[in-house]
Amino acid sequence: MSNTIDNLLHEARRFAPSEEFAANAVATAELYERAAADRLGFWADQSRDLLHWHTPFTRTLDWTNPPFAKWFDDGELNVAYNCLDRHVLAGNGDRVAIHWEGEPGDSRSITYAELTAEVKKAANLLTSLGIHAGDRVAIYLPMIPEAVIAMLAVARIGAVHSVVFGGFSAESLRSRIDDAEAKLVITADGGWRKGRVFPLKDAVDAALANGESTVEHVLVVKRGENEVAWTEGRDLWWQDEIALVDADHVAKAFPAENPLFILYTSGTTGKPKGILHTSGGYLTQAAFTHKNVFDLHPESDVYWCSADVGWITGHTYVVYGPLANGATQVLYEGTPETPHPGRWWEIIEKYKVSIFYTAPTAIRSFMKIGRQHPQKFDLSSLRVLGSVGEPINPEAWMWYRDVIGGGSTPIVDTWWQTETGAIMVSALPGVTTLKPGSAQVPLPGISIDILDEAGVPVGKDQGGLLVVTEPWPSMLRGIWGDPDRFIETYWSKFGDKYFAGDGARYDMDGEIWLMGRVDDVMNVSGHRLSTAEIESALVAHPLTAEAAVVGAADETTGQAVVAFVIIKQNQLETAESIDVAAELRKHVSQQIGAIARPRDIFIVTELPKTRSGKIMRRLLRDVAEGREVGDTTTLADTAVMSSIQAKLT
Ligand code: 6R9
Repeated sequence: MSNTIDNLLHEARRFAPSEEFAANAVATAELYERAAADRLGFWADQSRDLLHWHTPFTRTLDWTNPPFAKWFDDGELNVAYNCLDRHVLAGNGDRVAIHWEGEPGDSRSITYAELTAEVKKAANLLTSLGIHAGDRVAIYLPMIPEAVIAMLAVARIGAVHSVVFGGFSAESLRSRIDDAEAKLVITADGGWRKGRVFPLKDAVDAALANGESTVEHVLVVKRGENEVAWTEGRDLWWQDEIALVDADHVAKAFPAENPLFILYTSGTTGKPKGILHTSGGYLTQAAFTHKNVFDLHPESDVYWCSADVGWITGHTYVVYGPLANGATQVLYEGTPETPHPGRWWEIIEKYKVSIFYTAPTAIRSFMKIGRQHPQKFDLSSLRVLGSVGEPINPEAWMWYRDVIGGGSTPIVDTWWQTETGAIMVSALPGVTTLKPGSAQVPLPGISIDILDEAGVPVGKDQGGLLVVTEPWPSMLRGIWGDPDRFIETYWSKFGDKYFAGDGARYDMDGEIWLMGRVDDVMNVSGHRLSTAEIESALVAHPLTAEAAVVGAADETTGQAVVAFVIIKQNQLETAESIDVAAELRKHVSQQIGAIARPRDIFIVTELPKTRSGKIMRRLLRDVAEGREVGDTTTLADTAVMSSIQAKLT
């Protein structure tokens, strides 16, 4: 493997922080020293500094029953109070918490005082519907302020939310409702997406249609104004009910380890895992990372994370991190290209967004349609850019910095997972010298290593499996209802070390490069190749907009590299006139080595992606191996696979 990833690991570009940026930066190099000297003391300090504890904790970590961690467990706090009331009490009630932008162009700015008032009413409403601490509430909403209000109201009364992404089907919703035994579903009539209203209430009705369920009520926010069916006694309009309840609500303190939410994520088997997060540790790391990784100055910054609240990124970096830190943020309902391909950049100009956090897949699709769209807007307010969700190839990193960041903004590539709850590996702007394509270094207080299959740490310029070697505050506390699966999935491979499922590599400087999920690692003629690395090489070619690579079974080589490539719009003519597959094969050969040269290159117009933008390589592998395509229900657009297959035959 070591020869074949030279392409990535010999990335020579470096970007040191500017003096001006470093002088005003929130994070300093001293954080690393403090954390190295006393890791638990460091986290205890962060927690006391960043949060309000109703009852201060005296114990930082209880790790007597691994892998079941307890953080700050004799302390008590209220998560919603930390995100709301205390900012108002500190005199910041007039600060905007949310600049909400609806897809059709309607908008609403909500101050911390207003958001606090809304959440208090919603908390009273939940209580009036019989929701108590510990009860589960399913939330199935579009990206509207009520999504944030509902999550915080659930947290405020000590109940547990399970947010189900609005793009999931009725069937997925039902299995999540059943698994968590939710008593209440909060949904909307519909939400706006791609210029149309997509119905949500219909899906809830379909989900609850068959057989007894634990759901007692369905609260429906009016948003899409679309027709909905109504089950008397069960269904209630949010707006009507909110108008009836008391405006006052005193936040009660709950133990630090009180469950805060369950979030389902896919594993290697078919059944989604309900990842469980609790309160004090989660909020500590959410607030710490949001403040330090994004260099947040809450009095002056406008922050925007483009993730949906249905994903962990939306939980930690739309709801809990920014609000715990008293940030002003943008919340956008719709898609990036509606009604025009510059919509995101228009929003950045409108609200003078200074910190922007998105996914590589979005960046690459913007690269595909060209820089003329962002260039129509004034993006000069941006000063920090973030990336999350998959490895960002150096090509996309440079485009992001040059075209969106005006050639000067730091980019933080943040590695973490639903399970880790918050960012684990990332540069710190103002401190770290940036390296395009690398997630770089563990955050202060986070212990990461890369091990070989036998569990032995690898050295510089070597690859292996990423592990977390010490418990961390926002770690998952388990899989809902399935402690055995929790142990089996994450803690059986390397004992007391958390196995993340990602391949990684140290470069010559000892910095970390993520190489994709280990299930995406190919073995070609006994050589290990990473899908990410070949994709990166393909995307570096001037013809290529996007690429996905899979390892397909091959009689002679074990696995063979099969690539699916999208050609840039402005290169289509050139592509017509040459043998694209031969050209790209030669290019990969040059960039990485003959071993990485794809056996097959298929030119396609779209790639199969989940709603959160992850390429579903499993489906492409089915195509590459001539099998019937497997389960496509989690695709953002289920028609993509038929269009790809039509292209190939
Ligand atoms: C936050 C989130 C987790 C998986 C993770 C890894 C991949 C996330 C990454 C990254 C390389 C990054 N991943 N961030 N890979 N560089 N900066 O995405 O959570 O949806 O649970 O996915 O995403 O493979 O294991 P989740």
